[in-house]
Amino acid sequence: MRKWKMALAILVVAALVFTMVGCAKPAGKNWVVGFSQIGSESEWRTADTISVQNAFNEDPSFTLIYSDAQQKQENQIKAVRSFIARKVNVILFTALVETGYGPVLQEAKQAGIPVVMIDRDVQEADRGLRLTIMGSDFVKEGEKAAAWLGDYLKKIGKDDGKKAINIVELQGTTGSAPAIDRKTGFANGMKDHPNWKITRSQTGNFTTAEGKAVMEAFLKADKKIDVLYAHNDGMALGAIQAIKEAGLKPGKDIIVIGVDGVKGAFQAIVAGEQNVTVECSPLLGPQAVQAIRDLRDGKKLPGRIWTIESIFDASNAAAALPTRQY
Ligand code: GZL
Repeated sequence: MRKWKMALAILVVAALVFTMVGCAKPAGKNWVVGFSQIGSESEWRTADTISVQNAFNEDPSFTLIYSDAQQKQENQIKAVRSFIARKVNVILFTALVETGYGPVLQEAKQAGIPVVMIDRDVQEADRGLRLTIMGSDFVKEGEKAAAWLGDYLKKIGKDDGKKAINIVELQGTTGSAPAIDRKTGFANGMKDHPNWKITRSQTGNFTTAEGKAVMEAFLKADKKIDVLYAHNDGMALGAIQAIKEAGLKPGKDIIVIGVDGVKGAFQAIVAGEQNVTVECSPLLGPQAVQAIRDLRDGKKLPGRIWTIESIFDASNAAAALPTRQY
Protein backbone atom coordinates (compact mmCIF):
# COMPACT_ATOMS: atom_id res chain seq x y z
CA MET A 1 0.00 0.00 0.00
CA ARG A 2 2.69 2.43 1.06
CA LYS A 3 4.70 1.83 -2.12
CA TRP A 4 1.98 3.08 -4.48
CA LYS A 5 1.41 6.13 -2.30
CA MET A 6 5.13 6.92 -2.43
CA ALA A 7 5.15 6.48 -6.21
CA LEU A 8 2.10 8.77 -6.53
CA ALA A 9 3.75 11.44 -4.33
CA ILE A 10 6.91 11.34 -6.45
CA LEU A 11 4.80 11.68 -9.62
CA VAL A 12 2.90 14.66 -8.21
CA VAL A 13 6.09 16.46 -7.14
CA ALA A 14 7.73 15.74 -10.50
CA ALA A 15 4.69 17.12 -12.33
CA LEU A 16 4.75 20.24 -10.16
CA VAL A 17 8.46 20.82 -10.74
CA PHE A 18 8.02 20.33 -14.50
CA THR A 19 5.17 22.82 -14.58
CA MET A 20 7.18 25.37 -12.66
CA VAL A 21 10.23 25.00 -14.89
CA GLY A 22 8.17 24.86 -18.07
CA CYS A 23 6.26 28.13 -17.72
CA ALA A 24 8.05 30.07 -14.98
CA LYS A 25 9.96 33.08 -16.24
CA PRO A 26 13.46 33.50 -14.82
CA ALA A 27 12.81 35.19 -11.47
CA GLY A 28 14.07 38.74 -11.38
CA LYS A 29 14.73 38.65 -15.15
CA ASN A 30 11.29 39.77 -16.31
CA TRP A 31 11.68 43.36 -17.45
CA VAL A 32 8.98 45.88 -18.21
CA VAL A 33 9.96 48.29 -21.01
CA GLY A 34 8.14 51.60 -21.48
CA PHE A 35 8.38 52.64 -25.16
CA SER A 36 7.50 56.23 -26.05
CA GLN A 37 7.12 56.51 -29.83
CA ILE A 38 6.53 59.92 -31.46
CA GLY A 39 3.62 59.07 -33.75
CA SER A 40 2.74 57.51 -37.11
CA GLU A 41 3.57 60.38 -39.49
CA SER A 42 5.27 58.29 -42.17
CA GLU A 43 5.78 54.80 -43.62
CA TRP A 44 9.15 54.93 -41.92
CA ARG A 45 7.67 55.50 -38.47
CA THR A 46 5.11 52.73 -38.85
CA ALA A 47 7.85 50.28 -39.86
CA ASP A 48 9.96 51.40 -36.90
CA THR A 49 7.10 50.83 -34.44
CA ILE A 50 6.33 47.36 -35.84
CA SER A 51 10.03 46.42 -35.71
CA VAL A 52 10.33 47.39 -32.02
CA GLN A 53 7.01 45.80 -30.99
CA ASN A 54 7.82 42.53 -32.78
CA ALA A 55 11.31 42.33 -31.31
CA PHE A 56 10.11 42.70 -27.70
CA ASN A 57 6.93 40.63 -28.10
CA GLU A 58 9.02 37.72 -29.40
CA ASP A 59 10.90 37.58 -26.08
CA PRO A 60 8.63 36.42 -23.21
CA SER A 61 11.03 37.86 -20.63
CA PHE A 62 9.95 41.38 -21.69
CA THR A 63 6.66 43.20 -21.28
CA LEU A 64 6.43 46.22 -23.63
CA ILE A 65 4.21 49.15 -22.71
CA TYR A 66 3.73 51.20 -25.91
CA SER A 67 2.73 54.87 -26.09
CA ASP A 68 2.06 56.85 -29.32
CA ALA A 69 2.58 60.59 -28.74
CA GLN A 70 0.76 61.57 -31.96
CA GLN A 71 3.53 64.07 -32.80
CA LYS A 72 3.03 66.01 -29.55
CA GLN A 73 5.97 66.49 -27.19
CA GLU A 74 3.68 66.99 -24.19
CA ASN A 75 2.24 63.52 -24.79
CA GLN A 76 5.76 62.06 -24.77
CA ILE A 77 6.58 63.78 -21.49
CA LYS A 78 3.33 62.48 -19.99
CA ALA A 79 4.14 58.96 -21.20
CA VAL A 80 7.64 59.00 -19.70
CA ARG A 81 6.19 60.23 -16.40
CA SER A 82 3.65 57.40 -16.43
CA PHE A 83 6.45 54.88 -17.05
CA ILE A 84 8.30 56.33 -14.04
CA ALA A 85 5.15 56.05 -11.92
CA ARG A 86 4.75 52.42 -13.02
CA LYS A 87 8.38 51.79 -12.06
CA VAL A 88 9.28 50.20 -15.41
CA ASN A 89 12.75 48.67 -15.62
CA VAL A 90 13.84 50.77 -18.61
CA ILE A 91 12.47 53.52 -20.86
CA LEU A 92 12.92 53.29 -24.64
CA PHE A 93 12.41 56.64 -26.30
CA THR A 94 12.82 58.61 -29.53
CA ALA A 95 12.77 62.41 -29.26
CA LEU A 96 10.24 64.26 -31.44
CA VAL A 97 12.50 67.32 -31.26
CA GLU A 98 15.92 67.76 -29.64
CA THR A 99 15.00 70.21 -26.87
CA GLY A 100 12.58 70.13 -23.91
CA TYR A 101 13.24 66.68 -22.43
CA GLY A 102 15.86 67.58 -19.79
CA PRO A 103 13.49 67.78 -16.80
CA VAL A 104 11.67 64.51 -17.46
CA LEU A 105 14.93 62.68 -18.18
CA GLN A 106 16.22 64.05 -14.87
CA GLU A 107 13.11 62.59 -13.17
CA ALA A 108 13.82 59.19 -14.74
CA LYS A 109 17.42 59.37 -13.51
CA GLN A 110 16.28 60.26 -9.98
CA ALA A 111 13.88 57.31 -10.10
CA GLY A 112 16.82 55.09 -11.06
CA ILE A 113 15.25 54.17 -14.41
CA PRO A 114 17.71 53.99 -17.34
CA VAL A 115 16.73 55.59 -20.68
CA VAL A 116 17.79 53.98 -23.97
CA MET A 117 17.13 56.05 -27.10
CA ILE A 118 16.43 54.97 -30.65
CA ASP A 119 16.29 57.00 -33.87
CA ARG A 120 16.18 60.69 -32.83
CA ASP A 121 18.45 61.99 -30.03
CA VAL A 122 17.97 64.79 -27.52
CA GLN A 123 20.13 67.92 -27.50
CA GLU A 124 23.80 67.64 -26.54
CA ALA A 125 23.19 69.16 -23.08
CA ASP A 126 20.78 66.33 -22.13
CA ARG A 127 22.72 63.38 -23.55
CA GLY A 128 24.26 62.62 -20.15
CA LEU A 129 20.75 61.70 -18.99
CA ARG A 130 20.35 58.85 -21.45
CA LEU A 131 22.46 55.68 -21.72
CA THR A 132 22.84 55.42 -25.49
CA ILE A 133 21.22 56.21 -28.84
CA MET A 134 20.89 53.77 -31.73
CA GLY A 135 19.99 54.76 -35.27
CA SER A 136 21.25 56.51 -38.35
CA ASP A 137 23.84 59.18 -38.95
CA PHE A 138 21.60 61.92 -40.33
CA VAL A 139 24.49 64.25 -41.20
CA LYS A 140 26.02 61.47 -43.31
CA GLU A 141 22.65 60.95 -45.02
CA GLY A 142 22.63 64.62 -46.08
CA GLU A 143 26.23 64.36 -47.29
CA LYS A 144 25.42 61.20 -49.27
CA ALA A 145 22.49 63.01 -50.92
CA ALA A 146 24.73 65.91 -52.01
CA ALA A 147 27.49 63.57 -53.22
CA TRP A 148 24.99 61.59 -55.27
CA LEU A 149 23.63 64.82 -56.81
CA GLY A 150 27.14 65.93 -57.79
CA ASP A 151 27.81 62.62 -59.56
CA TYR A 152 24.39 62.60 -61.24
CA LEU A 153 24.58 66.18 -62.55
CA LYS A 154 28.01 65.41 -64.00
CA LYS A 155 26.72 62.20 -65.59
CA ILE A 156 23.84 64.00 -67.36
CA GLY A 157 26.07 66.97 -68.26
CA LYS A 158 23.87 69.44 -66.40
CA ASP A 159 26.48 71.11 -64.22
CA ASP A 160 29.29 73.15 -65.79
CA GLY A 161 30.30 74.40 -62.35
CA LYS A 162 29.21 77.92 -63.30
CA LYS A 163 25.51 77.91 -64.28
CA ALA A 164 23.26 78.14 -61.20
CA ILE A 165 21.68 74.86 -60.04
CA ASN A 166 18.51 75.86 -58.18
CA ILE A 167 17.56 73.53 -55.32
CA VAL A 168 14.41 73.62 -53.18
CA GLU A 169 14.41 71.81 -49.84
CA LEU A 170 11.55 70.17 -47.95
CA GLN A 171 12.74 70.00 -44.35
CA GLY A 172 11.57 67.48 -41.76
CA THR A 173 9.92 68.38 -38.46
CA THR A 174 11.36 71.68 -37.25
CA GLY A 175 13.82 71.14 -34.39
CA SER A 176 14.10 67.38 -34.90
CA ALA A 177 17.52 65.75 -35.13
CA PRO A 178 17.00 64.38 -38.66
CA ALA A 179 15.82 67.75 -39.98
CA ILE A 180 18.73 69.64 -38.39
CA ASP A 181 21.37 67.10 -39.37
CA ARG A 182 20.16 66.28 -42.91
CA LYS A 183 20.18 70.02 -43.66
CA THR A 184 23.70 70.29 -42.21
CA GLY A 185 24.96 67.28 -44.15
CA PHE A 186 23.61 68.50 -47.49
CA ALA A 187 25.06 71.97 -46.83
CA ASN A 188 28.43 70.31 -46.15
CA GLY A 189 28.22 68.65 -49.56
CA MET A 190 27.24 71.94 -51.24
CA LYS A 191 30.58 73.49 -50.21
CA ASP A 192 32.16 71.76 -53.23
CA HIS A 193 29.62 73.39 -55.58
CA PRO A 194 29.51 77.21 -55.29
CA ASN A 195 27.02 77.36 -58.19
CA TRP A 196 24.41 75.30 -56.28
CA LYS A 197 21.79 77.47 -54.57
CA ILE A 198 19.04 76.49 -52.12
CA THR A 199 16.44 78.95 -53.37
CA ARG A 200 13.61 77.85 -51.03
CA SER A 201 13.57 75.76 -47.86
CA GLN A 202 10.53 75.00 -45.68
CA THR A 203 9.31 72.25 -43.38
CA GLY A 204 6.86 69.65 -44.68
CA ASN A 205 6.93 67.98 -41.24
CA PHE A 206 7.87 64.59 -42.73
CA THR A 207 4.33 64.05 -44.05
CA THR A 208 3.23 63.42 -47.66
CA ALA A 209 0.33 65.88 -47.44
CA GLU A 210 2.46 68.75 -46.16
CA GLY A 211 5.24 67.91 -48.61
CA LYS A 212 2.77 68.22 -51.48
CA ALA A 213 1.31 71.52 -50.20
CA VAL A 214 4.73 73.15 -49.74
CA MET A 215 5.96 71.96 -53.15
CA GLU A 216 2.82 73.44 -54.74
CA ALA A 217 3.72 76.78 -53.14
CA PHE A 218 7.34 76.48 -54.33
CA LEU A 219 6.21 75.77 -57.89
CA LYS A 220 3.78 78.69 -57.89
CA ALA A 221 6.48 81.08 -56.69
CA ASP A 222 9.43 79.82 -58.74
CA LYS A 223 9.42 78.19 -62.16
CA LYS A 224 13.18 77.69 -62.16
CA ILE A 225 13.64 74.62 -59.95
CA ASP A 226 16.28 72.07 -60.97
CA VAL A 227 16.36 69.85 -57.85
CA LEU A 228 14.14 68.92 -54.89
CA TYR A 229 15.94 67.71 -51.77
CA ALA A 230 13.33 66.20 -49.41
CA HIS A 231 14.37 65.11 -45.91
CA ASN A 232 12.19 62.01 -46.26
CA ASP A 233 10.59 59.95 -49.02
CA GLY A 234 7.10 60.68 -47.71
CA MET A 235 7.46 64.38 -48.51
CA ALA A 236 9.20 63.57 -51.82
CA LEU A 237 6.20 61.44 -52.87
CA GLY A 238 3.83 64.30 -52.02
CA ALA A 239 6.03 66.71 -53.99
CA ILE A 240 6.01 64.34 -56.98
CA GLN A 241 2.20 64.66 -57.08
CA ALA A 242 2.52 68.46 -57.02
CA ILE A 243 5.15 68.46 -59.79
CA LYS A 244 2.94 66.32 -62.03
CA GLU A 245 -0.10 68.52 -61.33
CA ALA A 246 2.01 71.51 -62.40
CA GLY A 247 2.51 69.81 -65.78
CA LEU A 248 6.17 68.95 -65.16
CA LYS A 249 7.97 65.58 -65.19
CA PRO A 250 9.35 64.61 -61.74
CA GLY A 251 12.69 62.84 -62.07
CA LYS A 252 13.38 64.59 -65.37
CA ASP A 253 12.36 68.31 -65.29
CA ILE A 254 13.07 68.32 -61.54
CA ILE A 255 15.54 65.88 -59.97
CA VAL A 256 13.90 64.35 -56.87
CA ILE A 257 16.02 63.29 -53.89
CA GLY A 258 14.51 61.54 -50.84
CA VAL A 259 15.74 59.88 -47.65
CA ASP A 260 14.51 56.73 -45.84
CA GLY A 261 14.36 54.02 -48.52
CA VAL A 262 10.66 53.20 -48.11
CA LYS A 263 8.92 50.98 -50.68
CA GLY A 264 7.00 53.91 -52.17
CA ALA A 265 10.32 55.56 -53.05
CA PHE A 266 11.63 52.40 -54.72
CA GLN A 267 8.45 52.23 -56.81
CA ALA A 268 8.82 55.91 -57.75
CA ILE A 269 12.45 55.35 -58.75
CA VAL A 270 11.51 52.35 -60.90
CA ALA A 271 8.80 54.55 -62.49
CA GLY A 272 11.42 57.26 -63.16
CA GLU A 273 9.66 59.84 -60.95
CA GLN A 274 12.18 59.87 -58.09
CA ASN A 275 15.91 59.77 -58.74
CA VAL A 276 17.40 58.50 -55.48
CA THR A 277 16.64 57.55 -51.90
CA VAL A 278 19.26 57.57 -49.15
CA GLU A 279 18.50 54.62 -46.89
CA CYS A 280 17.67 55.27 -43.21
CA SER A 281 16.60 51.98 -41.68
CA PRO A 282 13.61 51.98 -39.27
CA LEU A 283 14.21 48.30 -38.44
CA LEU A 284 15.71 49.13 -35.05
CA GLY A 285 13.80 46.50 -33.03
CA PRO A 286 16.49 43.80 -32.95
CA GLN A 287 19.20 46.28 -31.95
CA ALA A 288 16.93 47.78 -29.26
CA VAL A 289 16.01 44.44 -27.68
CA GLN A 290 19.65 43.29 -27.71
CA ALA A 291 20.83 46.54 -26.10
CA ILE A 292 18.25 46.17 -23.32
CA ARG A 293 19.15 42.49 -22.83
CA ASP A 294 22.79 43.56 -22.44
CA LEU A 295 21.72 46.26 -19.98
CA ARG A 296 19.73 43.70 -17.99
CA ASP A 297 22.79 41.43 -17.94
CA GLY A 298 24.86 44.24 -16.45
CA LYS A 299 26.87 44.97 -19.58
CA LYS A 300 27.99 48.54 -20.36
CA LEU A 301 26.29 49.90 -23.50
CA PRO A 302 28.30 51.84 -26.11
CA GLY A 303 27.48 55.57 -26.18
CA ARG A 304 26.34 55.30 -29.81
CA ILE A 305 25.04 52.31 -31.79
CA TRP A 306 25.00 53.05 -35.54
CA THR A 307 22.84 51.44 -38.22
CA ILE A 308 24.52 50.57 -41.53
CA GLU A 309 22.88 52.13 -44.57
CA SER A 310 22.99 52.26 -48.36
CA ILE A 311 21.71 54.43 -51.22
CA PHE A 312 19.37 53.41 -54.04
CA ASP A 313 18.82 54.94 -57.48
CA ALA A 314 17.92 53.75 -61.01
CA SER A 315 21.02 51.52 -61.03
CA ASN A 316 19.95 49.24 -58.15
CA ALA A 317 16.40 50.03 -56.93
CA ALA A 318 14.53 47.52 -59.13
CA ALA A 319 16.75 44.62 -58.04
CA ALA A 320 16.41 45.52 -54.35
CA LEU A 321 12.64 46.22 -54.33
CA PRO A 322 11.43 42.59 -53.90
CA THR A 323 13.43 42.13 -50.71
CA ARG A 324 12.64 45.46 -49.07
CA GLN A 325 11.09 44.99 -45.60
CA TYR A 326 9.48 48.44 -45.23
C1 GZL B 1 14.69 59.33 -39.25
C2 GZL B 1 13.29 59.43 -38.72
C3 GZL B 1 12.47 60.27 -39.64
C4 GZL B 1 12.27 59.65 -41.03
C5 GZL B 1 10.91 60.13 -41.34
O1 GZL B 1 15.41 58.43 -38.50
O2 GZL B 1 13.30 60.02 -37.44
O3 GZL B 1 11.16 60.40 -39.08
O4 GZL B 1 13.23 60.05 -41.96
C6 GZL B 1 10.20 59.92 -40.03
O5 GZL B 1 10.27 59.46 -42.40
O6 GZL B 1 9.01 60.57 -39.99
